[in-house]
Amino acid sequence: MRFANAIVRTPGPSMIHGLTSANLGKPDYEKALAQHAAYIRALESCGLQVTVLPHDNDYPDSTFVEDTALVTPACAIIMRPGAPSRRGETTAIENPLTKFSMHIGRVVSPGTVDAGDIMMAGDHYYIGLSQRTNAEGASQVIRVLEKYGLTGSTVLLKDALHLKSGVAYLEEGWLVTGGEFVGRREFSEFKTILVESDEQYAANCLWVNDRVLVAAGFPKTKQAIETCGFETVQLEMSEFQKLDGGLSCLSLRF
Ligand code: CIR
Repeated sequence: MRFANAIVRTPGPSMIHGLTSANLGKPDYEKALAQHAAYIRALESCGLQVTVLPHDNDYPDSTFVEDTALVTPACAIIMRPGAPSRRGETTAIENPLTKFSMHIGRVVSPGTVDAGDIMMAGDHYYIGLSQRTNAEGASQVIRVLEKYGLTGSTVLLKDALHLKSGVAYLEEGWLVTGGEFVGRREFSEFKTILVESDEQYAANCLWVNDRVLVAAGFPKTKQAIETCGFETVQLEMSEFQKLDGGLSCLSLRF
């Protein structure tokens, strides 16, 4: 699998009012812009063409584009985000996806899904049932995937905001897992890289064309990923961490 494209969305000044449970203070907007620009450069250095959508100040969390759509090699599915304040974010995503000639499916009421709860591992998609993603939404996603010869299954979350807050698939059968996802039966087929409890945030790392983007400040996780044969690219993520957002949340890759 290789990615050729990514879609990102510049954060707007209203990001300082984004949803959070992190207790790390308000993001510094200028710093967030610089971190976002470095993130785009990292994707480009991995060979991706990056489409940058303009910010929309009406949606403080809209830089976290990953939650608005699932893009597979066969189709795109527009989500219905679990947080009411984020529902309108999907409108801006549909147009660019249509330009890439995607077949579009969608999650409809009463289903809710944040695509941060969906982890691709080859042709299979794990869907976290969380505070944002309900069983009805997950079933709708699985029905669309099956139309295109893909499969999906659910994973019940206890505490994590999203499935990918605690688990990342790195290709070649490697899974990075932390917290409540360590040792879960659903993931028993994978080789695992364990994230220690004091580096929990680093579990949200991102495989992009044979490199792995990792958040700066988590040396044990970075080292563990490198020991398994992956080249890493380290990125400052402090301002997005303050909003519970990680590396995967900032883009759609396809
Ligand atoms: C939210 O609570 O929705 C945002 N502040 C963070 C979303 C992070 N997205 C992700 O994990 N995929």
